[in-house]
Amino acid sequence: MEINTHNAEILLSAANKSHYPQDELPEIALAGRSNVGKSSFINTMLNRKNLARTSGKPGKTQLLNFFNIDDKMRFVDVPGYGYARVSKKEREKWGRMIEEYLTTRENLRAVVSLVDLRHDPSADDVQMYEFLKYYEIPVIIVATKADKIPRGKWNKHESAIKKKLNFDPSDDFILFSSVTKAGMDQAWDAILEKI
Ligand SMILES: Nc1nc2c(ncn2[C@@H]2O[C@H](COP(=O)(O)OP(=O)(O)O)[C@@H](O)[C@H]2O)c(=O)[nH]1
Ligand SMILES: [Mg+2]
Repeated sequence: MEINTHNAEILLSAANKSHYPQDELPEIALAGRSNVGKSSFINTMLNRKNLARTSGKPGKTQLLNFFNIDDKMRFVDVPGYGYARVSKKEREKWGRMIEEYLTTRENLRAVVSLVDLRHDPSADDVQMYEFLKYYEIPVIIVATKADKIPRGKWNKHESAIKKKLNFDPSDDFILFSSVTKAGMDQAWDAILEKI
């Protein structure tokens, strides 16, 4: 499929099913803990400086953000997990919103699950991966901030992450940097293969 990735815009924000777009366009959801580089990933992939806001304020009401890409597909930005400061009630609300989207959305083709290449995955990262595997949702692991690790150490960090996640080798694993754009073409290839 030919997609003009420069032709992208925010379409709508949704709290639940009744607000989702009503059509058949394929969707790729982006998940990851806050600050992992999710907004930067979206901006980099869509050649934009500030389409997805970077470093949004923690704790504010968070919604699913749908981005229209050339009227052919969408990115769905899932609010980041792992804010220490949100209440139990907010966390539960967040959980229900994500679960509803991930388990019932027919348009969903794959989830890009972002982790920080520098660190071992958090308990939340592991839980998200296990959740996606359990529901048999195709996963693309994107390890962000690769520019902050010398290339000679990429393998070591990749192996540590895979081990902690109990990574399924049939999933994609991509080293990515929104600073150098390393991994961008690979990420697009993986995404286009899923839609
Ligand atoms: N060096 C480097 N910094 C990054 C990268 N991706 C994101 N950041 C920085 O990490 C912080 C959080 O990024 P953001 O995209 O807002 O994360 P989000 O909360 O997951 O949406 C910001 O200061 C970004 O500039 C990357 O690939 N390399
Ligand atoms: Mg963000």
